[in-house]
Amino acid sequence: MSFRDLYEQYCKQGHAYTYGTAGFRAHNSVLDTVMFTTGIVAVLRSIYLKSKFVGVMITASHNPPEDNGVKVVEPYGEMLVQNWEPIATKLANAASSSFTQLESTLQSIIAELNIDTTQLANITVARDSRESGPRLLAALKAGISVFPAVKIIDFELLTTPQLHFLVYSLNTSSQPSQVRDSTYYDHFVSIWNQLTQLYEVTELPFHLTIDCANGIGADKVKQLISQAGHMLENSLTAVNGETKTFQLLNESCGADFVKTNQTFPANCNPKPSQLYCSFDGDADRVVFYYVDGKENKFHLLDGDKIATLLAKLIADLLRDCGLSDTLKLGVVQTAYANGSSTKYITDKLKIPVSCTKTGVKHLHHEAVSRYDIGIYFEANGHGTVIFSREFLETVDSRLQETSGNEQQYKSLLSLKLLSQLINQTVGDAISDMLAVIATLSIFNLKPEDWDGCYQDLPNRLTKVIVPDRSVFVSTNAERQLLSPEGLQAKIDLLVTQFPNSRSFVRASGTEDAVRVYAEAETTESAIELATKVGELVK
Ligand code: NG1
Ligand code: ZN
Repeated sequence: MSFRDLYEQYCKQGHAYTYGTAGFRAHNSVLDTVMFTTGIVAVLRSIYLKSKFVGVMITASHNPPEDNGVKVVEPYGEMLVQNWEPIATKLANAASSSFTQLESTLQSIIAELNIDTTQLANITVARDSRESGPRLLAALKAGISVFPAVKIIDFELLTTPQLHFLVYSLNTSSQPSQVRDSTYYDHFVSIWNQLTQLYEVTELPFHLTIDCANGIGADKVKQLISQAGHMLENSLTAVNGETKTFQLLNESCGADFVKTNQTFPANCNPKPSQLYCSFDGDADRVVFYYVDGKENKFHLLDGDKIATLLAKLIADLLRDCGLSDTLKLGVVQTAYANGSSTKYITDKLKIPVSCTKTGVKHLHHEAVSRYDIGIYFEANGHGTVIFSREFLETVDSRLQETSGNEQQYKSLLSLKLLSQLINQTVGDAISDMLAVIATLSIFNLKPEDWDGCYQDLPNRLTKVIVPDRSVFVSTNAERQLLSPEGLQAKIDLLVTQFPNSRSFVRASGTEDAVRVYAEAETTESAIELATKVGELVK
């Protein structure tokens, strides 16, 4: 089919698109056009990068079932580079205007970037379990097919982090043709087995129930558990795995539901001393929780608790092998991190903490540029740990030197295995879950022991719908407003009325709303402060 015929079949006019923090995301009915143009973007990106494999993931993560979205994955598993985001936006809006507009915009981009469109493009695609996925995938493939020399690997259903991992594997493997979805399971199961054998872990110190949000993570985690064998089969149960009943996706379950409502998801029967976790719809986030035996109360173990747990293990291992002063360990958080976690990491663990803007790309950048081992998690459970090349080289060379010293050798090997158990490309619910349960097993911690390392300050996160969120401009890692004029001073004044409190306001990057966060000594004060600040914003 000609370019024009394909355009006419797949594109519609009239919608305005923006490539944001999470790529393009909207109700599925307006996404065909942007799928078509994202196919084009992926091809251009692959050719621009000398035919490297570029990934495209169709998902809307924790959003409702009728939404969908698309994002581009770089060859080494990162998110699309920032200076290509406007290109993706421009092409989508051109297609949303007319075919002539699309054609001329495409020509000018090709000329500007000096791209030879006859060269080979390698594209890897996958989607989550949404009903609109197959239709949108067809539109994406149509956009890809505009070019003469393209090779598409369609992995069909994957979690977002699986696609990131496989794109990385395709570009780094000496035999890319051998890379398939089993590559993911083989890798993580093998590392899990090596790490647990090193510590002679034969059973977990708790039973773990995994709420899969009725999303794609369900099928994938079940596959991993069955491949990992007895220990995980006996200790892990996956619930909310109804991926075929599309309207159940993220409905009263999943990481976002649990974090926002601070309660158990549907189909979960909480028992004391057992551990629970929830994935989101595309399994790139995870939060844990449990119910205590005394008050029968729900306790959330969020991204901050995951970061501190992993920070403690890594700091201990570095100390045990004498590398604390050689390799720089740091934790990266956003303004939404609970104040108690920041205090615990700084004062107790004595590990430096940086604060960045919201959005994984900002955290990732900080982790990579400041630390040899950079731990980053958003409070909502999205994050990972990045180990630098310097780390790998140091650990490998020390492993060769210290074979005589058993304790040092074990610590070094643990660090190396941990760097392989944690998905290096992007936050991954399955891999983060394995890292958490391995750490809890190594320390022999029950959920309440993990939770006891510090106590969260009571907090409230609310959303306010405003006529124009773009007037809310912030600075200082989004903790202070520059505009609307005078608003920050009013917030500061309110904060002084609540002891040990903190509050900030910022425009959401993914929703048409402004978010208000407040922390205080009591839940009542946190709610009152958030409500009062919310009123100032309206
Ligand atoms: P916005 O909508 O910009 O607050 C939300 C989350 C982020 C991140 C992105 C991407 C909060 C407060 N914000 O961003 O942490 O996960 O979505 O999905 O949780
Ligand atoms: Zn997600």
